[in-house]
Amino acid sequence: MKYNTKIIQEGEKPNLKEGAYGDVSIPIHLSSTFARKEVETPTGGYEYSRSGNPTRSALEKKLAALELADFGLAFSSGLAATTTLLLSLTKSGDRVLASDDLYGGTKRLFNRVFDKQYSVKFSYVDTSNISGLEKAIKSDTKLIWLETPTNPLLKISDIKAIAKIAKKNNILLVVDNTFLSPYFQKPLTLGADIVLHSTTKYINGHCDSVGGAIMLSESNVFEKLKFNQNAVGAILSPFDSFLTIRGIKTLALRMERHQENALRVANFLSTHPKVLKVYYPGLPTHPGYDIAKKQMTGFGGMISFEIRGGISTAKRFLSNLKLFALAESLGGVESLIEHPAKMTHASLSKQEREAVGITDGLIRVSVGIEDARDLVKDLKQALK
Ligand code: P1T
Repeated sequence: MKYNTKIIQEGEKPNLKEGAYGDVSIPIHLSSTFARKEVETPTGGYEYSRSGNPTRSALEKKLAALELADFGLAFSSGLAATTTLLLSLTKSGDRVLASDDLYGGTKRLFNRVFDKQYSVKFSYVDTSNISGLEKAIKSDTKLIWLETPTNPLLKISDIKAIAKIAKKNNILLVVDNTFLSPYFQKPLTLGADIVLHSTTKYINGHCDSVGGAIMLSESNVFEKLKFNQNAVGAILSPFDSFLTIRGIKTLALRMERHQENALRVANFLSTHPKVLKVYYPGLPTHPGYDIAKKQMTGFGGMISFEIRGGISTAKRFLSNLKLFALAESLGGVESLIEHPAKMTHASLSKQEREAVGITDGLIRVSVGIEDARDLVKDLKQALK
């Protein structure tokens, strides 16, 4: 079965057995618990909705199909997935080697919870520089954590090359694939061990559900994660599971339009005199362009740019937009825009932000699937 057929059909085969209704779309199973006839025989394998729920199971099958993985797990947010992963695969004294440019909330969780409270150590490097990454590996490094493209600077790391280094050193490679969605990048096929998503973004795609996912094919690692999904309890609700399934069905169509619109917006911004620099991996001038072309099947819908005039100009520009919602998050059908230094990455100190290049003039755009002509027109008038 081809990819686009599989992601629509997986997990939702109509049940045509006697007594079933043949639902074409999976029902929202809201029941918190499931009755059984005999003590040791759960009906249909379900006991209690934290441990397992039919709507969530349908989503988890679809999530696995999306990343060509054997297993998928759904969580109540991207950070809940990250928390469960770290609780499952690290202990005090272990080290995680991570991309220096990461979603601000991920860095806050790493530094202020796992490091400060549980003594898991984190080293941050520019993972787009392979030799620098290799040098930063220490004997206590247990995980390599990549965002590629990174949030918000869209830096590209070579997953295949890093996977080889990780294997050689017996380290698990985790890729946060939120910015591209599995439609444009499948890290497991490039050698990564685990893929993580904030499903809040492209996978759900409609800015109406917060969720997270982990996909992988290594059964021993899956068993640890599955155990902690239930033991920790940060699971996705049946209603959010339903919404996310519904969103996934149009992923291919949405991603194609996100990319088409983003290329137009990036090209427009690149030639505007009030724009100092554009970060979009689909521009041949992007330093990661060649690797992006090799490991991604599309460049995605996220763009960042540096506006001339710093914070005061940035604020005026953002308040003058009419179509773009000035809001955190990304990956919805509607265009969003935000100021990383004051919004998504405000939990980092100014020093930390500036060390990676998140300046006060940086603006991040999540290009939606509206008509690109309207989007460019709005950006043009606000820049004016
Ligand atoms: O918000 P949540 O579903 O918990 O996901 C966290 C997360 C993880 N990884 C990446 C790459 C992310 O971008 C996020 C969340 N990001 C935003 C809310 C944002 O506006 O960047």
